[in-house]
This record gives sequence, C-alpha cells and structure tokens, in this order.
Amino acid sequence: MKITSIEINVIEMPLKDPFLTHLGAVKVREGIIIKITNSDGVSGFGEGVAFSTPWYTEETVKTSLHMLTDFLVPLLQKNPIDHPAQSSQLFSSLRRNNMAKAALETALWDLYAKSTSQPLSITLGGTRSVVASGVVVATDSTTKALRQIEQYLQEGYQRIKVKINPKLDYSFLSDIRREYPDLAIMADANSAYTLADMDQIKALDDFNLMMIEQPLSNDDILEHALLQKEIKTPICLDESICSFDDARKAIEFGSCKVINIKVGRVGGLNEAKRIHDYCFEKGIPVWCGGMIEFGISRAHNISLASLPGFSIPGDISASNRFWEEDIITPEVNVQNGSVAVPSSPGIGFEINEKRLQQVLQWKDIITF
Ligand code: OSB
Ligand code: MG
Repeated sequence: MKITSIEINVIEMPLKDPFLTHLGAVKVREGIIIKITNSDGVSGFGEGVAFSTPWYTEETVKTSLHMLTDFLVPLLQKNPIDHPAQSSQLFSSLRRNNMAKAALETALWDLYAKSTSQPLSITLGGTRSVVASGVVVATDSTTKALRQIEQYLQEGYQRIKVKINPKLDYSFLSDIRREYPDLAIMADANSAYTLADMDQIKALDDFNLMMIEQPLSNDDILEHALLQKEIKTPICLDESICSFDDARKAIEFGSCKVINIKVGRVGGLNEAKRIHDYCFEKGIPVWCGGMIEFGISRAHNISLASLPGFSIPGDISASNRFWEEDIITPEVNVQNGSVAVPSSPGIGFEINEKRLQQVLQWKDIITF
C-alpha cells in the first residue's frame, strides 16, 4: 500500500433532534473524516467517531487529532505496510486511543479493498447481501418515545432500542410494552446503575426485553457477571468491551450473553472481526453498535455487519435518522427493514464533496 497523502477533515453538523441519555444531550456532532490516497490515485475513507467531550469514552475530537497527527500518521510514514491488519499491529505500540486508531485503520481497509477491486464486505468475510436495521430512541419523554417508535416502525426498522436509567425505566418500558406487546425492544442504560440497584434491574425482567445493554460501570466486567446470574434478561456489553481480550474475558466470566461491537471503540475493523470470529465460535450473538455517525462510519458498519455472526439487528439506521443531509452519496436507506450491502469496491459509497465542504471546520493534508 504505497500511501502518498493523508487528509484529515474535521466536520460539524447539527442533529435533527437532540440525542438524550442520562449522561447528557448531543445536539451537534463533530467528527473526523480521513482520506488516504495511494500512488495510483485511489482513496480510502475512514471516520473518527470520538465526540467533542469525553462522555461516552475518554477520547474526544481533539485527543484524536493529537494522536493522529503526532503519533499514528508518523508511525505509518515510518513503517510502510502491505495490508490493513498490519496497521493494528503497528498501532498496538500505543496505548488505547481506539477511536483515533480506527479512523486510520478503517480508511486503510477501504483503500485496500478498492485497490483489490473488492467490496469491503467481501474482503472482511461478509456473507450477507442485506443487513437488518435497528434504530435508537433517545428521549426522556414517554410521549415522544411512543411517537418516534410509531414513525420508525412505519419506516420498517426491525427493532427499537430505548435509553433507560433508574429514573426512566419500569413505567417507561411498561407504557411502551402496553402499546407494542410484540415489539423487539432492547434497553440501553449506558452504565446508569450499580449493583445496589439489583431489585430495580431484576424488575425489568417483566418486559421480555431482547437484552439490557451496559447496565453497570463503563469499565466493569466482574460485576456484570454477578448481575447476569440474578436476572433473566440477557446482558449485552458495550462500553466494557474495548478489545478482543475484554470480549474473551466477559464471555469466560459470564458477564454478558450478547456483545455490541463498535469499530471505533475496539480500535478498528481488524479487532472487530477478531471479536466477531470468537463470539461466532462460542455461539454468542453480536450486533453492530452506532455512534451517531456520519456516512463513512455508517458504510463501514454495513460491511462489517454482513459477517455471519451479526445475527441481531444493529444500530444500523438510515442517514436521515440523524441528518438533514449526509456526507456520502448515495445516502444510507432502509428498505423493508434492511440496508443493502454495496457490491461495488471498498465501502461502496462516494463522498458528497459539496456537503463535506458545507460542514467542514478544519483540514490538514500530510504528504508522504
Ligand atoms: O451507548 O450505544 C450507545 C450513540 C452514541 C454513543 C453511545 C451509544 C449510542 C447509541 C447509538 O445508542 C445511536 C446510533 O448511532 O444509532
Ligand atoms: Mg450502548
């Protein structure tokens, strides 16, 4: 892979509606779009999914830029690679900063797939031509949640995830269950509970949830195992799983029955695939998590979710779930509850240059 330049773009776009969790509201999304070009003039794209503030993980847009410009890009300049998997090896000499690493690594995968004229899904070992779509409702109002669920079901989404916390759980979920007795619902707590809330969490077994996502601390594996022994609802881990080893330990300890794989959180597609392969072998279902992302990360998620172990609809929603206009063309669309996996080389979507320029805040080009 003879790299000639790496372009780093910082963009910013307002969400159509604020995204509310117990940790705060996201109203405007900043993000990083990476473009890596090779000596044949082929470009691969990646997206940095850290937020402006460290509310979900410790990374931010600024820490990502620091890691990219001061460490990760220089590592690639000094160490030419032949395959994207070698970049995860290279980046492992730097601790964590997984979203910054994934921004570059995913761009290398797109570039590699394009330079071998293969769809990224095939390069990764994908087997599906469509992936099932799910969507997230993130509001603290039951009325709004019911209205949004109705709209999303009309749009065809196959499952709904709702954000919960100790002040918004039992009666919120029973109102939703009453309206939709058969709906595939999962609840995401984003670490809002502790083991002291055991009885309150146990009560949620009443709602036949597909799973409860990350009820306990963001960095915990042990206490989730204690909790899983006490509740019927399967636990899904999100924040706690930042690497293959985290996934292996969580499964060995019985801390979860499902894993949400996010490419950014685990440092790239190579690690995401390793986690997928391990879970597939162990019979642990996985699904692809969302990050309120723009089209580039959305596209990488679609290719990843085409792997056989992604047996549960992920946070794979249409571009119009969050954005008036996305930065890719065509936009991601949901049809009959699914998104088509592209069959053209790489991620299978082009950059919408006009839209990118409209939302661009800052840009740097590093030549090799
Ligand atoms: O906890 O899964 C989460 C969005 C941003 C940060 C964390 C989470 C989320 C979501 C996914 O819930 C929303 C989406 O992009 O579909
Ligand atoms: Mg989550």
